[in-house]
Order: sequence, then structure tokens, then C-alpha cells
Amino acid sequence: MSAHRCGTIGLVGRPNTGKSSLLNRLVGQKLSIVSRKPQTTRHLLNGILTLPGCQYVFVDSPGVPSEPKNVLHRALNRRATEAARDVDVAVFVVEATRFTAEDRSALEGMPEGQQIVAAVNKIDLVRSHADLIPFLDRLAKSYSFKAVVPVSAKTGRNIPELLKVLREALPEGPPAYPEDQITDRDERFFAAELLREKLFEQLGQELPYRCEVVIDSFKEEEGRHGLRRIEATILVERDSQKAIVLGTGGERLKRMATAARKDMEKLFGGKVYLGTWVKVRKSWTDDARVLKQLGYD
Ligand SMILES: Nc1nc2c(ncn2[C@@H]2O[C@H](COP(=O)(O)OP(=O)(O)OP(=O)(O)O)[C@@H](O)[C@H]2O)c(=O)[nH]1
Ligand SMILES: [Mg+2]
Repeated sequence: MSAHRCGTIGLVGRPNTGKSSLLNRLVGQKLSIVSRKPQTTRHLLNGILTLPGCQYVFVDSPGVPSEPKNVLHRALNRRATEAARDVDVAVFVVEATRFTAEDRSALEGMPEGQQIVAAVNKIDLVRSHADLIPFLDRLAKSYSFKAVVPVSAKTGRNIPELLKVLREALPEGPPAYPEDQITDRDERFFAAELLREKLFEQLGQELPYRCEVVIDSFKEEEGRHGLRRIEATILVERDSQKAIVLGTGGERLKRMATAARKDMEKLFGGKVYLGTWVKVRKSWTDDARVLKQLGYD
């Protein structure tokens, strides 16, 4: 029998290629928030998959914006660099048949000497093999990838092949986490993220990038079927943005909070009370001091 393997795998690439969707598919549970808008992910998040003989610790990372426009972008870029560098193997996620200048710059930013597997995602959108094969060939020639694996995070196509390739790239070693643990993050983290996901889903094109969610308090009550009482604040940069997040009579905020609460109840397996506020924190995306308080180093 071959030796047990365990290691970390960073999912990296330009925004919107499906890194978070892929992490969720690989782990078999929705941990990382996903949206149609680029730059959804802001935090490093571990998703752990334990199979017989191998424990995979996947690290989701923010998509790298090629031209950082504010202090937040620079902090996100640093996190993406970390996810590519401080891992045993990096998975460079690209969209099938689409290799842009942003993909190139993300690839060029990869640390030297790192083993990289290319995951060509969204193959469910490709109409014919005739379109996919030349793309795979060109990609394989453009860099010394350990492997190039076409996959679909949406349908699960070829996920076992990707796992097989990654297993071979991981070092030998015992499991780092108990076998039933699926993430390194706590419920407080997921509460903030699920609410942030609704902001990305339900607000216009620009506003989600001006919003951050802070959990002010998270209490699990005893004796009442484990009701979790969560108080959250949505930070925005201007009064006009606050008005939009609230909507007429607070209607929009209520809708987003309800959707977030339902997702939390599903993930936590119990009832949730969610209180939400909106506060203005001027230009927080460009204020190093505030960003530090929010946990962006
Ligand atoms: N059709 C299809 N859509 C996908 C697939 N994977 C992801 N998507 C969609 O692509 C969009 C972006 O997915 P995310 O997982 O948020 O992408 P990401 O790379 O994490 O994006 P950032 O966090 O912004 O860098 C979402 O609308 C997903 O539903 C796939 O395999 N097939
Ligand atoms: Mg993401």
C-alpha cells in the first residue's frame, strides 16, 4: 500500500474563473461564496477533503486584479500571492477557451519553482471538443504545468481526475486535521460571508465593492434549540450608498438579510436570528488603518 499523503493546494487565478466554485465542488459542500461578479472572494479559506490515503487542504484565494486601484485591492493581491506561494501545489484556474491578459499576468505572478496544475474550468460551456483541444494544447505549451486538467465545477466533470493528479503532487505525511473537519473557519466567518454574498447577488454592479460585513456579535443560546443570535453591520462608503442598501422602507436590506439567514440556518443546522445595520465608514477601501481593523494586513 502506498504511503498516506497530506498537503495544501492553493486555488489561484484571475477573478471569476470559478476558484470558489471549484473549492466547493472538490470539498462537496458550499463553503466559499460565489457570484457572477468578479472579485467576490476576499479571504483565504481552507476547505478540507479527507479520502482514504490522502487529505487535501484546499485554499481559496481572491482573484488577482491586474491593476489594483485601492488599498483593498493591494491587500487582496497579497493574499492571492500567499495562496500560490505558501502551499505544496498551486491550481491555476482558467476558463475553457478563454485566456486573457489578466490570466497571463496571474500566471506570471506565480512564484518561481512552485508546482502548478492548470484546471481548465467551465468545460460544460464549450460546445465541441474541436474548440477545447487546441486550447488545452496551447495552454500546456505555454508553461511547464505538472498537468492540464479540463473540469467543470458546475457539473463535477473530471473532478476525480483532478484529485488524482493533485494527490501525486502532495507530500507524504499524516492527516493535518481530524477526518470530519471540513474547514479552518468558524461560524462567525461564514455568517459574514453569506451576508456578503447576498450583497453581491442583489446590489448593482459597483456597490458590492464598497461594502464590507462585520459581525458585531454572535451568540448561541442554550436551551432554545441552539438559536444563534447574530448582529451584523454592513459598512458602506457614503450616505447615498447606505440609502441604496436599505432600499425603500428598508425593504432591500430585509430581503438580503432573509436570504442570508436561510443560508446560515442550512449551514449551521439550526435557527438563526439575524440583526443587520448599515453604517457609513468613509472610503474604507482606501484607508489602510480601517482595513487593518477589518483584518486586512
Ligand atoms: N457554467 C459554469 N459556470 C461556472 C463554473 N464554475 C463557476 N461558474 C460560474 O462562474 C462565476 C464565478 O464563479 P466563482 O466561483 O465566484 O469564481 P472565482 O474565481 O472564485 O471568482 P473571484 O472570487 O471573484 O475571484 C459564477 O457565476 C459561477 O456560477 C462551471 O464549471 N461552469
Ligand atoms: Mg472566489
